[in-house]
Amino acid sequence: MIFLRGFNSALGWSKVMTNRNTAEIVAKALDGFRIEVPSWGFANTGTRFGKFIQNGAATNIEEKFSDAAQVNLLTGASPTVALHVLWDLPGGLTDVPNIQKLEAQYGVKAGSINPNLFQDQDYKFGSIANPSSEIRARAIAHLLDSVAIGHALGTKDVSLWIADGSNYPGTQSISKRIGWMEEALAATHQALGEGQRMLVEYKPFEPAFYHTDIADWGMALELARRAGPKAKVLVDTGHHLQGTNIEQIVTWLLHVDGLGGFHFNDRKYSDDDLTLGSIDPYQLFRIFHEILSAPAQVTDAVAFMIDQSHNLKGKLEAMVQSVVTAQELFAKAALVDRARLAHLQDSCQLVEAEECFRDAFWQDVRPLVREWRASRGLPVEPLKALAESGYVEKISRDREARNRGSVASYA
Ligand code: LRH
Ligand code: MN
Repeated sequence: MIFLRGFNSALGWSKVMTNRNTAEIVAKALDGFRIEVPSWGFANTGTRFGKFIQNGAATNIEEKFSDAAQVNLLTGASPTVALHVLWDLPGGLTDVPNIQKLEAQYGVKAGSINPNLFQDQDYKFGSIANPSSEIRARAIAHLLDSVAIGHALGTKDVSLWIADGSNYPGTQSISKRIGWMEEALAATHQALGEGQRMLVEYKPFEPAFYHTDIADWGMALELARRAGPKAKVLVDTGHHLQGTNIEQIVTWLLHVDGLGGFHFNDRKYSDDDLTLGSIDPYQLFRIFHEILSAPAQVTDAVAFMIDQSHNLKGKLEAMVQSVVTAQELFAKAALVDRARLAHLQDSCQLVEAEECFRDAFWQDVRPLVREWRASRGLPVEPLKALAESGYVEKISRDREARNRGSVASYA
């Protein structure tokens, strides 16, 4: 499809855009685009000030698989669901056969395995960085269980978020804690099977409010490197202090082949876990641009995952909306004329370069994405198809009784 749009002889930019088959570029990009949904995004979650119960929220792992399958059915882009060990496999390895049954029943696979080292009372002063060697041993045992679960399920990533830290200066030895973490991550790396990786997620604060042991990308990268070649860094877009240039961090991690994956969400203030693209869609566009600008051998293994908490939006609607928005922003980023941009950047034609870059962002790719959906036998409007399916009404009826008992209050 060739179209002449806003030709501007002075700058002559858009002339370049018309020569490229945008529909083909968008289709190729979407054919390769996969994003993992989080099981916990379907459950009733809230903030520390409480949670608003949704009757249709998933109350068990089967319902989470059912919801994840619905999202994949509607978008064609989310064939895996991230699992959180304590929430989804409370029986550990003994729950694996049930997960395998659900995978077969619902046609979506288990994805990244997320250990939980932040809920247990023992972890008050930390888990793998706790001064108590008994508690560190317990935490390491949970990490090894998580690796074994991933191995048994044949999944690739064990995704570690360590909440450890302290709330007051002088109350913990930051240096000793680094050493303890290295021991635990080395033991975890040692246990990884063929094809498995461990992803180290960083976060500047919360639940700790003075120091967090893995607070930024540099700490995560160094710990991953010291653990071994199967360890990479996970970038949660909500885990950055205000003003941080996230796409620059992404570019660095790609440059040093240290990027393992993403937890996508959006935020206005801190780790708000809002739906991706809801506050700053240009942010995700800029991240996707860096990914698409890097050599394939570095980016092919980069895992795209959603990590959100749907406190007010309908859980299914929010998840379908997030996958669709990610597809649209990825399609826009695929339309950046990187050859022309490189020329304009290298010749320091700033305005022309910015216009060439943003030109893709301003493109309304939705008609092309709808075309791609139709050509792949997918619903052209996933959110509309969800509403027309009656799925949300059905699960709200079926699950109401189980959700009625849910605790809404924080304290
Ligand atoms: C921590 C985090 C982590 C998950 C949790 C649900 O803020 O991003 O990735 O384990 O959210
Ligand atoms: Mn996360």
